Amino acid sequence: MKTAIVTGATSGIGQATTRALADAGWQVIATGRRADRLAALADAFGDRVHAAVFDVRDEAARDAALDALPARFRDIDLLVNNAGLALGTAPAQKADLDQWRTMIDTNVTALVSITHRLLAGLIARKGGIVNIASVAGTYPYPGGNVYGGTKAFVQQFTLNLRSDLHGTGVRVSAIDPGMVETEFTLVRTGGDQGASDTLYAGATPMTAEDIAATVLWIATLPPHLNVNRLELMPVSQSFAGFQVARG
Ligand code: NDP
Ligand code: 8X3
Repeated sequence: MKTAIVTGATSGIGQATTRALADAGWQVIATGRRADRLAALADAFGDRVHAAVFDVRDEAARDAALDALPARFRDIDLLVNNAGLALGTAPAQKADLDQWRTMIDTNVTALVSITHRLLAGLIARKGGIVNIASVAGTYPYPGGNVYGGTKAFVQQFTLNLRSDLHGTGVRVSAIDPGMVETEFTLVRTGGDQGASDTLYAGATPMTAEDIAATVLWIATLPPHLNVNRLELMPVSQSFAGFQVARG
């Protein structure tokens, strides 16, 4: 039985990915800060899901949780770097620096750190890494500033990892989703359920399950295939033009 670790498994894409992998017969280490949600996931899947509660930015807590893994969860074959967030939609000149720091610490520094921590084992088992980036890493939009910057980092880090891991048999992929209805907008707006509902209303956004199925597909491809980057959007979402300031 293969073992995956999914960061940010308490909600949205990470929770759906944990379910999809466990349903497909994987063992999953489900991580996040909300212990009650992880406990519910572990209860639902019995022995197959192990709850590891930690803030992904807290390296000491993360290492304590990894060191305390039951023996049968220690040989990790797949790392799904999903934990992440956007905070705020203000233009850079009005943005909160602490929110910028939180996004960088979570989406970039913590992702890099857990990857570094698990890399030797992933190489030993010819495992895989799936990083959840975003269309925001490719296409700029007003208020995307640091969030988009962190996701551009994830995209390029993924490709550079591929390059460094050449010949090891380790697979590395980035998924760039567009609009997925999760708690993402609730978090971004500081808990504004109305703003979240308005954004998704009538749009038929992607679901967390859509992205989870993509992670599972990538993770179960024949071992000679590597998806480098994959961009997904709902049919209802596409691109708008450049803006021009006049006068
Ligand atoms: P959710 O808010 O539903 O889920 C985010 C997850 O990340 C939660 O499980 C949360 O767990 C975890 N997380 C956030 N901060 C931390 C932290 N410091 N320590 C540990 N876990 C943390 O959003 P999504 O499912 O949408 O987001 C998942 C990923 O997908 C993110 O990287 C996001 O940027 C990306 N994405 C989302 C898109 C969307 O439209 N929804 C589109 C493109 C990319 P907890 O709070 O319990 O710690
Ligand atoms: C989330 C997608 O367009 O809200 O990464 O930034 S977007």
